[in-house]
Amino acid sequence: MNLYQAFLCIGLFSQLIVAKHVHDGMMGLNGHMARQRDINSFSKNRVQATNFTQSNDLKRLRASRAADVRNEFKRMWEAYSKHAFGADEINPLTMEAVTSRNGWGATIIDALDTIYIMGLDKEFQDAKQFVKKVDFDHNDGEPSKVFETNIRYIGGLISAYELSGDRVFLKQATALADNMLEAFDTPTGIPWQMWDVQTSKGSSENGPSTYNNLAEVGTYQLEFFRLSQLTHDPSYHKAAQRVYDVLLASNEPQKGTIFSVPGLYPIFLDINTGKFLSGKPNLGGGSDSFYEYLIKTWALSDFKLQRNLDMWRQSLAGLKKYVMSRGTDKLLYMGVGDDDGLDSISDTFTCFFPGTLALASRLLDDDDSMNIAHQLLMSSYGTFERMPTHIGPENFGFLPDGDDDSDLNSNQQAEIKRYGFYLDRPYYLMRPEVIESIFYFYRITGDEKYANWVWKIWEGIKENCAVEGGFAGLRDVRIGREGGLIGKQESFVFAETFKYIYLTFAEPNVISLDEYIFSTEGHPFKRFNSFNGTF
Ligand code: DMJ
Repeated sequence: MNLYQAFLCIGLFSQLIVAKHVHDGMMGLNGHMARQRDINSFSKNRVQATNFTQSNDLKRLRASRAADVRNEFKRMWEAYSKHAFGADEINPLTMEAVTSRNGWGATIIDALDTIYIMGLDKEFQDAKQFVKKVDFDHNDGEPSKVFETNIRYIGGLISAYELSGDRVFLKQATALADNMLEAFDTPTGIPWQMWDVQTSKGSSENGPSTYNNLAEVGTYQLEFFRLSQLTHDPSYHKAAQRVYDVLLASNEPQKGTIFSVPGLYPIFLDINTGKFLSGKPNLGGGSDSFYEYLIKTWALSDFKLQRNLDMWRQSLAGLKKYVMSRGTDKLLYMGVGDDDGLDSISDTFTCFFPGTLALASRLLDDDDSMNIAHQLLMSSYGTFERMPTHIGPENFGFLPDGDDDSDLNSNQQAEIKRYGFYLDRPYYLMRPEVIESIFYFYRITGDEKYANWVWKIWEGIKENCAVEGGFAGLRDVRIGREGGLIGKQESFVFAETFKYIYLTFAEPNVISLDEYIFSTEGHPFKRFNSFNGTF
């Protein structure tokens, strides 16, 4: 029985429990969390709610919504298979094959686990035949982005192995990771941003410098920890943890330097010295998944990697104080800041954080963080909910409560009044982060309101982004399809956006948060692979 069939059976036979719907807002959420703890005595192994509404009507609704998402995924996969099978991406408007991730078939490998979870057996077998033949010793001749190679290829292969048990995926993950370890061969052990698999040479994306950024040096720990467990070879885990050694040593708060708050890391650093160079701390592009992996590696290690938890706690305290700020609409936003001040600019990347913080608060039984996560969710979802398309922008600004708006132009002032934020980059590239966070809230609280939010976004996506070649980007979320489409469909649309939408409507015990930790690219890794400190 595959996971899709299991989801249908569970839907038919699971218990009938009628859960009370909670009201919007904090009082409702707190009441809900308290009731939940009455039912389950606290255990950090138990993340998901146990009181999902199980009426037959609701089961039928969920099943039909899940089927709708699965059908659209299938349609998108068929267009890719017909016109661009084996390419990294398809341009959904021209249906041309695109080489964007070194020609190893990024879409196929990133999509493997979603295909498996949806029970698309033939598609999975076709993809597997392709994966078997990929040669990770050679590529299209261009340097590879080390971070993207890890999260899309290595993460996708590990997850496909864990779900299917087929060793070909582990063999290929190991072959690629062994090559990629060359990128960590630097004076500090901090990886190059780019590396050339043919010449083994490292580089930076923009020229000959030795720049890298926080997210691109600090997002290996989850994949490499699991790879060390699966192969009994500690070298992957050691390479990833070594990065933390250097970052911690560089994070010595000193007055007059860019470090002023312990646990808050600037964005840009030099890989040769390990010293930070510039960039105020934030939770968005350039930083996001560094913070995400601190808590997730602790959870995946069966709660043994204590240093990672300590770093998370320290960072969270700084983030709450200096990066989060209330806007004039009274919602809590994530900006860019330290004790030198806050820049009230944000992006859709930050919107993964409410979900990760909600997960952390369940793992740590921390109601205060759950409250904050919920407030952040309201501003994150607000960037979608308040648009006529029900889809949010790439980048936006807010006005801190109490500030006057004289530094903003007249358009921005008008948008702050109308939406509570202004749109800086108004396009949408099918990114998953807002949906991902809502998915966590649904699974953690069991409140059907969140599933309905995802459904509204899904309707907006179908109406505005669906094209013959799959799902295109939108030029302006204020206008919708008539404002123009963008011919781009990144592999994360298959790996993350569709997975989180589908899992919101699948029965809650399909890829339960009690059993899996999702990587930053949405690849589920199994928990409770108990760890005693050695590999
Ligand atoms: C994904 O590739 C990953 O989630 C990454 O960490 C940053 N965001 C993109 C999708 O927007």
